[in-house]
Amino acid sequence: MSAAVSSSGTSSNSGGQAVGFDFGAYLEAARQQVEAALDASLGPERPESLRDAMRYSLLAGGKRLRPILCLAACELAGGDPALAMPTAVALEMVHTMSLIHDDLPAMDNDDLRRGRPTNHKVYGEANAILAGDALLTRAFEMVALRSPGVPAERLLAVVGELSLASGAPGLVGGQVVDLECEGKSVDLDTLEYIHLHKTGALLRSCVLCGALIAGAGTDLLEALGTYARGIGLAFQIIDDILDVTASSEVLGKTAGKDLTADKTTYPKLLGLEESRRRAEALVAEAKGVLAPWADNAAPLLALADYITSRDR
Ligand code: GRG
Repeated sequence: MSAAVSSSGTSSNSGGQAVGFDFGAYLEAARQQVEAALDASLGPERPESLRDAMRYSLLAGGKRLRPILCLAACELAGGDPALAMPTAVALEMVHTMSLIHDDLPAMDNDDLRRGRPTNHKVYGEANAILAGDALLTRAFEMVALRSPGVPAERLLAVVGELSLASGAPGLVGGQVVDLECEGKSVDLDTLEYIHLHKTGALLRSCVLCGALIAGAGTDLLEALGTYARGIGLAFQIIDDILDVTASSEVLGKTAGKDLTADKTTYPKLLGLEESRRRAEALVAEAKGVLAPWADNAAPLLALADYITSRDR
């Protein structure tokens, strides 16, 4: 990865902020590199209709937070982020397929995603399901067959991690409980369960996979797991807040959806102020666990802050 994305030569102050680190420039450079890798991951392949539907959603923009977390964790663990790029792409593919399927009439039934009509609105339901399926399986291909230079046992660990995060113990399990709870009153523990699985599991996997590619040891993997739990929950709390406070134009997806679908959210259970306080506390805790690795942690520390300060 180019020097523009490297964070070397920074240190952090007592608030966990990196000194001498230009997060804006880091984010922009990382996003450009991720966009290029995503574009290259889907070549001139057939059937064209399937390729078009896959490209439509994968290259529709988005914050690219998941691949960037993966690259940043690889760097923190002392690895070369370029070696983690195929895995970073894989994580964005799993995320994108989950958005395509989440938007289907049988699930959230949404018309707008990343500022454009949802996949099934453009390509039809059957093709949207299949484009999602193809992105999910391509994700595993990216790791297993398109990750040159990474030792096989590390790739195997990444495949295992990605499987757990995507399937019943992760996203799918969280989505099932979320759908089952629609229209019911839900307590804070159940809400936390839904979000730790539906949203948190993949964010956690991003951080762990990046570190696994770098060959991180148990201490660091454990610390990163704790960091990821904190930012994962904080991310979802902010998502719930933005659903109430931001417009569809800014979000690029339908605002106010939680209320319409009668979903329990953090603002509903705790109020807006307390929800924001909770997200900030979770982020502060998450940053705290990275203190022993502070010399290389500038991107992950700044990404944690970005989660609570984002407006979309
Ligand atoms: C992964 C096998 C498999 C199935 C998917 C549909 C489903 C099962 C799960 C739903 C998961 C889901 C849509 C969770 C919501 C996560 C979330 C908060 C998405 C928004 O993420 P952002 O804000 O979006 O990072 P951008 O567009 O910026 O990438």
